[in-house]
Amino acid sequence: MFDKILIANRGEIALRIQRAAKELGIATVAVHSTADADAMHVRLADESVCIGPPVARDSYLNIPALIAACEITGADAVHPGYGFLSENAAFAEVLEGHKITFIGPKVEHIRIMGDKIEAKRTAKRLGIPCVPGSEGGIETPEDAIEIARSIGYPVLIKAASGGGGRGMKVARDESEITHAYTAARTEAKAAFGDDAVYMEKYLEKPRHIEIQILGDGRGGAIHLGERDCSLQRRHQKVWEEGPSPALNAEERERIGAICAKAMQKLQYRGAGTVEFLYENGEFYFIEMNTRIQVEHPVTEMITGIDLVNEQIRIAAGASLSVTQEELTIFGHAIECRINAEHPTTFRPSPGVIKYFHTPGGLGVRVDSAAYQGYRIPPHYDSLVGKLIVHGRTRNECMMRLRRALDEFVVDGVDTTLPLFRTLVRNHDVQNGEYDIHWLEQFLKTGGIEGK
Ligand code: MV4
Repeated sequence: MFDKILIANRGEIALRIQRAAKELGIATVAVHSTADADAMHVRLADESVCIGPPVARDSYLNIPALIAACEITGADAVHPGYGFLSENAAFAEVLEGHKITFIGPKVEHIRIMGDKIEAKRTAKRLGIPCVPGSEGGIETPEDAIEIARSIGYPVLIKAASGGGGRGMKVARDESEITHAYTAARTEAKAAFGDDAVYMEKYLEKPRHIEIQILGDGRGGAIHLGERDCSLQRRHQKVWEEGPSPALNAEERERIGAICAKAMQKLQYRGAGTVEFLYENGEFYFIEMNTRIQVEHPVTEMITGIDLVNEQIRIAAGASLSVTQEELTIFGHAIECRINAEHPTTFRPSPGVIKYFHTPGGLGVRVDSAAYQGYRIPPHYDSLVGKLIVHGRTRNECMMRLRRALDEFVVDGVDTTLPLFRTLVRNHDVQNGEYDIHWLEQFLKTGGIEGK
């Protein structure tokens, strides 16, 4: 087992990793930029190293500085968290070259899944159902026209290095295909430095369902159920829940078993999330994330499995702590991502938190690095904290979430708490009747009051 883990991240996920490490008796090293000197993850770590100025490029993304911090502190493993370098194959490779364990998947799997064309090719080979589309990339507008004819309109052109919706263009008929193709390549080149694009049948009103998996790297792998992440705004997840209100037990078991078997064949190591669009009872693979995700607590609350603990133990060579037969899904959990943003304009609202009271009670969890007096810096994402609530049923969970949201107080900065207080009272949300476009349509109708 490791003696000391360096956490190459900040905020609530850095605290989350510290908690798992400390429960395993492992010392922790926090890294921070000059803007995060007073951050909670620095205060609670056993050691801390300042790795650069506020801008992430020169601090949290600064690989030489992170390697140096490992050398200085003698850390024998690094946990990357999510975002930043968490899916950077080169970083994982450099760590291996320095005999420092990267707590995550094998470099080859990070690389494969980072290229959406390769990811789809691999998924198909492993028996995972995919969206109908091009076999590989599209090189010319003429190819795009021909492939669109075979798929049938509407089609979606996507960036191979993309993710989060950037470099995606819809074409509803042949008159739109050339412009969509050219615009997608231009946007992909500008955003990712790679203009490779591919094409898929465009699904009009799907849900976004993701399957959590764990693999030991030697052919053992299990699934831990699904999370429904359809309530999103501009590709930012807002509300995630598990189990999905849209799936029945047969569908859950079917898609979970397909993912577990695929990860066994791949000999996948660590935590991963297989992302699907779900429409008319069918699952369509779109991409795989090779990191722990923001919304992992939803799965932890319904399975009782500490996913970060599993990541650390697997990286140290241990087996999974639970078998598929032992794993049970109990009850329902919902996560709300509370951001320091205006509740209707979503303009970021950095500044000092003057008063901070978090809700408690049975089945209520708050993952946050904020505290009374904390100054939320403007340089990073605006997440103040994640409120995760569990109940024996979805109704009990919703009632408890409604109470917890009313109890939560963050004074001094704007937050999106009013958004969630409205959503938890909305009939469509209460009935679980929403798809990936529902939230943006709801916001356009001005559904949110400011309270
Ligand atoms: C799609 C799609 C419809 N049809 N692919 C958005 C970012 C990336 N994760 C994939 N995305 C989508 N891919 C096909 N063939 C719709 C989206 C999409 C979306 C997906 C999940 C959650 C929210 C979304 C918001 C807009 C579009």
